[in-house]
Amino acid sequence: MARIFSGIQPTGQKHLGNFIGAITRYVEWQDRGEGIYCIVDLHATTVAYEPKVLRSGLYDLAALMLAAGLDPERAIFFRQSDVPEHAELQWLLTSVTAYGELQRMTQFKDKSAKQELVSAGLFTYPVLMAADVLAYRADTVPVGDDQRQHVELMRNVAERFNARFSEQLVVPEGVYPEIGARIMDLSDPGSKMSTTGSTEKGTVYVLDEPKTILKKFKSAVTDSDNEVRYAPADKPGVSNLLEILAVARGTSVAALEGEFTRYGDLKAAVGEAVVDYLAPVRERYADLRADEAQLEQTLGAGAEKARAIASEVVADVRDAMGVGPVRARV
Ligand code: AQP
Repeated sequence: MARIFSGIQPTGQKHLGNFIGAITRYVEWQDRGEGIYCIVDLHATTVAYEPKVLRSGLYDLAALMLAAGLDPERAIFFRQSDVPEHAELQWLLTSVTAYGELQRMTQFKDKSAKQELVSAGLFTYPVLMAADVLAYRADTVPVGDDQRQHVELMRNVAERFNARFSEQLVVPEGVYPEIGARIMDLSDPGSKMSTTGSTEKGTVYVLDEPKTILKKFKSAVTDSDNEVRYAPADKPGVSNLLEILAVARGTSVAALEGEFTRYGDLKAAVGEAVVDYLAPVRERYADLRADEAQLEQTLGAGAEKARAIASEVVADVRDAMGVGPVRARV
């Protein structure tokens, strides 16, 4: 049975890219194997942030994921900082991570350019991400397209560890959505929809009011001809709208291409489909978000299950590295 791991940061309001590229897939995949899903609050401390906002953002995201259908009875769902083995394993793995590899990370280059203080944490962030996955010997990592380089790094780290010490770690595979792997900014379809880098007008938040969603799609950038055709390089705006519509309606892009002759009709149809697609989450969210004690209980129970796995793996890693006393085996 596959062991699936993925993490998501409790920062900002979650947008359609996070929802399609990550959250909905966690829900879909929870019956395909042993799912382990984590809100990675330690990652969020690597750039400037407010502690109170981080904590409330964590509850916002936990409620959103549960509202989207993540079931803590069928998957392990927890907060990263509740399992200290992630941070310990990160340190241990830094010894098999090359400085040059981290320097080549494009996300580090992009994010560090926006920071007044470029923290060492931001630089070593991909090692923490590697530790998140490797601590569970997960073989499958569902993520969006922007994470390919990080997944490649965690594979290198695992292979290098296994070759240098002993075969303790599973080399994971990244799995990317066939459609919607990179949802683009509606106003600037050359850039990815993102928490920190995209335009407000072109970013659709999961909890946006229906009328705001319709407005954002209505003003989406297309191009000067009038042909509704899927061609991401030539027609990024139209192709992005077709991908979003295909996901929201649960169909293929090819099935949609012949349906529209005018951009205005396509934009209206995507807006309406996205409103319907997100409606069940909006309906369930408020009640779940209102009960922080219940959210804490859910995450705490998940952390116990997660820690039972991660503590064994990290003990094996320490032992293989000669750190601490020889591991007693029962
Ligand atoms: N535009 C996107 N299309 C598809 N998938 C996306 N993801 C992010 N943007 C898109 C996927 O969402 C998951 C979790 O993301 P995260 O919030 O933990 O961090 P991120 O990837 O850094 O997301 P953002 O929103 O783009 O934040 P910033 O602006 O801080 O970089 C991941 O699986 C990601 O692939």
